[in-house]
Amino acid sequence: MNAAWWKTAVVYQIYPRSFADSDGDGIGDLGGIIERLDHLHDLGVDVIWLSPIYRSPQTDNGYDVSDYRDIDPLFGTLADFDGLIAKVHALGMKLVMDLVVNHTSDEHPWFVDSRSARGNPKRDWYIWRDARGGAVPNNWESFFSGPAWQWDEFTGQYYLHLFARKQPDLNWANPDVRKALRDMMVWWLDRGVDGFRMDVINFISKADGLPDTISPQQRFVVGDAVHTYLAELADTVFDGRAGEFLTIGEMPGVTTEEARLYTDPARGELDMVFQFEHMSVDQRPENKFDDIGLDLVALKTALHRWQSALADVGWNSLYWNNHDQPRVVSRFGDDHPDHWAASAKALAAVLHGMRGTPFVYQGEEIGMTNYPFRFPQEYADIESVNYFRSVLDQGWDSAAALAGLAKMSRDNARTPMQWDAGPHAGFSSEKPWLPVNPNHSWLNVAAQTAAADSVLAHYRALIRLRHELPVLVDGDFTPVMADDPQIWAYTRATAQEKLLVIANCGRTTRTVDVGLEWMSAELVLGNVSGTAAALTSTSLALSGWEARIYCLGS
Ligand code: TEU
Repeated sequence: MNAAWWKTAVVYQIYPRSFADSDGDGIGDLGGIIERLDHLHDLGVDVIWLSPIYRSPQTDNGYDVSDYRDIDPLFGTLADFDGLIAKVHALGMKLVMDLVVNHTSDEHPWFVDSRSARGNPKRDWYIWRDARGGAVPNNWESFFSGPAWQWDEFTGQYYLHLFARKQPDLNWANPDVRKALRDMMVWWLDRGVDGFRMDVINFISKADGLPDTISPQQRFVVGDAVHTYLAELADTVFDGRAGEFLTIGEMPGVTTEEARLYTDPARGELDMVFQFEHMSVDQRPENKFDDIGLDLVALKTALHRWQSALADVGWNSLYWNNHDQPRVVSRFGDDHPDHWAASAKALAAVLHGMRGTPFVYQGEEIGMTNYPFRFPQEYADIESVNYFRSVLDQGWDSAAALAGLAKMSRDNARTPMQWDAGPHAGFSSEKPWLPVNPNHSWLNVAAQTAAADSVLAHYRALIRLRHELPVLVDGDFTPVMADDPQIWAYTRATAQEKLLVIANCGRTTRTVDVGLEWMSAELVLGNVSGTAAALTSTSLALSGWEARIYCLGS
C-alpha cells in the first residue's frame, strides 16, 4: 500500500453556505456542520474540505477574503471553528481549509492601504499599472466577464483582477506578500488544520511585462514562477511536517505534463491537483455557458489521459462535482426520475474505480440534480449574474444564454443540501439564501439513509471498497472498449487482484462480451438488485445505466 495516507482517503467537500443552517438566518454555518458530522462519518469519508469561511464581504461567496485570520460572522466564530475541528478529529477525520491567496477582497486592509496612495508601502502588494493609450494596460479578460483591470480614480492607475473587481490579485512576485501568506498558513496549521485546497494556485505567477494574450481562449498570460513559489511553501510552511498534510492545487488549464511536475513526490510541491479537462468536454472553449452536449468518448478519453499520464509519477484527484460545476447527474447522467438513481450510481462507480483520491461534493452522495432555473433574477452567483448582464449589453441571444445558465451555472451546485422532505429540506428553519430544489420532497438524505439500494448506500459501499481493496489504490489502469459511445469499462490490476469496472452510460440495454478471463469473477458492487454474485457467462447484458465491479483474485 502507498505510504501517503491520502492515497486511500476519500474527501468530502462542504460549501458551508449551503450545507446546514443552525442559527436560523437561512445561511449554512459551522454549527450546522457540527450537527451533521454523523452523516459524514456514516458515509465513511476521511477528510472534509471546507470552502472559505474567512471574514469576507461575500462578493464571491467567500472567495474574496477580507481577514484570513477570522471566521465570517455568517458562519460563526474562531471558537466555533475550534469546536468543529476538535469534533472532526475525534471522529477520526481530517479537515482541510480552502486557501484563497491569488487575490483578496478589496476590503482587505492590505488592499485598503495599497489603494490609499501610490507611495504606500503596500502599493506593490497588488498589481497596479498605468493606462495604455488612455485605456486598460493590456487585453486580459476577467473570468467574471469584462476586462481584468479596474481604474482607480484616486491614484490614477488600474489594478488587476482576474475575477471580480472586488477581488484584486495579489503580487506574488513581492517577497513580503509571500511571507505574510506563509505566516497565515502556519497559523492555521498550528490551529489544527490538516491541509489546504489552494484556489487557482497556478494563477499566482503572471508573465513578466504582463503581455497581451494571443488567443481568445486565454484570459491572461501565466508566468513561470509557480513551481518556485510552491517549492518555497513546501520548504517553509510544510517543512518537517511533510506527509502529515494534504495539499491540493486547483489549477484551471493545467496540462498533464505540468501536473506530473506539480505532484511528483520527489519535488514536494503538491500532493495532487484539480485538473479541468473532463469538465470542459461539453463546453465551447470561449464560453462555458455554450453547451455543446456530451460526447462520452471525449469524456472517457479526457479522464483516461490523466490516468495514464500520472500512472508512474504523481497522483490524480477524482471529481465530478464541486461548488463551481453543475450537478453531474444532470450534466453527464440522466436526471429523468426513471434513470436518475441508476445513472448517479453508475457515474460514481466509474469515477471511484479509478486511480486517485475521490472527492464527493455535498449532495452528490444522494444524487442531487440541477435546479430548475428559469429566470435571470433567480441566480445569485456573480459569474452567472455578470454573464447574463454582458449578454444583454452585447445584444446577444438572451434565451440561449438562459438555457446555458440553466445547464452550467454554478448556482446548480449551491442550492441547499437536501436533508429531508420537510420545509426548506431540513437545511434551515427559515427561507434559505437560495431556493431549495422542489425535488427535495423525494430526493433527500432521510429518504435514503436506511434504503439498501439508495444512491447513498452505493456511495457508502464505494468508499468502503476504497478502504478495503488495495487494487483500487495501487492497481494499474487499462481502458477497455475505449471507443464505445455508451459503455465505459476499464480494469485495475495488481499482482494479486484484478478488477473490471463496467457501466452502461445510456438508457438502452447493451450486451457485451468481457472475455473468458472473467468467468467466475466475483461481483463486488452492482447498482441493480438481484445481479448474480459471480459471472457464469462472458456475455453481460447491462440494462440502462447499469454498472458493475467484478474482482478476480481477492
Ligand atoms: O475557481 C477557479 C476557476 O477556474 C473558476 O473560473 C471556475 O473554474 C469557474 O467559475 C467555473 O466555470 C475558483 C473557485 O473555485 C471559484 O469558486 C472562485 O469563484 C474563483 O476561483 C475565484 O476565487
